[in-house]
Amino acid sequence: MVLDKLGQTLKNVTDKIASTVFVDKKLIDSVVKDLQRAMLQADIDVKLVKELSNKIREEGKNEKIKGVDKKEHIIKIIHDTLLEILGKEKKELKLEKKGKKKEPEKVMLIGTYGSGKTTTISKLTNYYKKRGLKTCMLGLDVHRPAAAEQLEQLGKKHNLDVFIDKDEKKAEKIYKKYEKKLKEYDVVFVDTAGRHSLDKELVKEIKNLGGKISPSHTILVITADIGQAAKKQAEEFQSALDVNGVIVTRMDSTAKGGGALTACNEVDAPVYFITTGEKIHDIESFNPTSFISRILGMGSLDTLIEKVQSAVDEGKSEKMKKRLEEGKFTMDDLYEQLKSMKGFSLDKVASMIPGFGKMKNKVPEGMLGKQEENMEKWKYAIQSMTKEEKENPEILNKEKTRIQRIAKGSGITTSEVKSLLKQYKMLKEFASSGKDMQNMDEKQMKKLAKKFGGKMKF
Ligand SMILES: Nc1nc2c(ncn2[C@@H]2O[C@H](COP(=O)(O)OP(=O)(O)O)[C@@H](O)[C@H]2O)c(=O)[nH]1
Ligand SMILES: [Mg+2]
Repeated sequence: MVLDKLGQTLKNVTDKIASTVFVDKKLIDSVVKDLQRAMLQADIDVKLVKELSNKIREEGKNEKIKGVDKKEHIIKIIHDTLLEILGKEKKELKLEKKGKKKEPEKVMLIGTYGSGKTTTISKLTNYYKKRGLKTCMLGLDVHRPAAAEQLEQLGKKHNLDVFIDKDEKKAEKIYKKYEKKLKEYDVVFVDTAGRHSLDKELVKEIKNLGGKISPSHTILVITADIGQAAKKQAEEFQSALDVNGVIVTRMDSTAKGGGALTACNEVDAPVYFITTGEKIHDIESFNPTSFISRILGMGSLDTLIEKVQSAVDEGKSEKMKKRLEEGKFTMDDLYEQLKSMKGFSLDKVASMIPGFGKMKNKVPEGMLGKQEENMEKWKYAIQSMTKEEKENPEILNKEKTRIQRIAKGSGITTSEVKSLLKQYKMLKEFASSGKDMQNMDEKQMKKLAKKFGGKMKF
């Protein structure tokens, strides 16, 4: 798997954040430490690692976000920062059918020895063929004797069209030889010779070849093993030649892939594809967003982020939060919330209470229960209450006949009305004691939990 270690750490870190009761300095320090270690192991630039650490520390100190869940904010910061350093936008290698154009698209792959050019050529040829384009490969690596053979084998194995000339030593001559034939294709992928490094000779050769075949795309192939050094390599190739983008190979066989990917983004060399093995299908279009979701191991990350964002945007929740804090939360408020929000749950109300969001996973089971299904019933129950009862639901506890009347009026059982009252009471008590919840210690928290008849796991 790609970037195994970093992914595992990110998962652990998000779990740690989610399961810890308090977002305090201790948690922030340990999260930052874990992230730093994993990012440096993935060979990500120290500067970027520091940036992320600082952002998390700042968020930890941010006093403004209390009612909404700070944990989710921190997870979002980690996600967004990673996205930023990997390249926010997905850049695609868009190749089209030739149509009326005279020339096919010519995609030339360049790079150092063994970076994976030839293997990647076959993968791309297959990839775009499967997507409906007429594709072929042209072997112009005249330096390595076995290069043409390798391409030929790959073509045979995967049923791809190949143009090579094992005896010709001049790349442009091979091109000339097939120029006419190549016009039958939508896309021609051109394999070129590499060097140990980017030297003058290689630049001259590629420039010369470029002049002859005028490629529509020149793509640099970089192996992930070189990690951060990808920056220097991409920079050098970019300044010497007209490079459109990068393909990072061998993401499967190194821990340093993070360095290679972030390095390319730093020098503004879009990563079109990553390759993850030697087989023909081991190539994927590089999409930073889904890549991060995957290494974070959270399919539901988008949902989580949405939740955080809506929590941030909700000006309405502010008003309600205030009422909760002031202990003025009535049945009417609860009803308004039930009415206006689809998929609303008491969890959500609870999460608006300062500090509650942090501990909602620790709340005794059954305390907030499965309210979703009760919501409809409760709405009717509240509708059947008098004004006095709504503002002061406590009076209901003393008078059984009132509860019976409400149950009858709303067509639900008395025990369902009682459960509504119980939940309401708990919320309100939590809210009024919640003023100091931010600073409550574990002992106080346990005491509070006991009061509500449950045990909290820490
Ligand atoms: N594990 C792994 N090996 C790869 C990948 N891409 C290429 N290789 C291997 O890297 C070696 C060099 O690849 P090659 O295409 O010949 O590189 P070239 O010299 O740039 O043409 C070969 O043994 C490939 O099988 C990849 O994504 N993962
Ligand atoms: Mg090769």
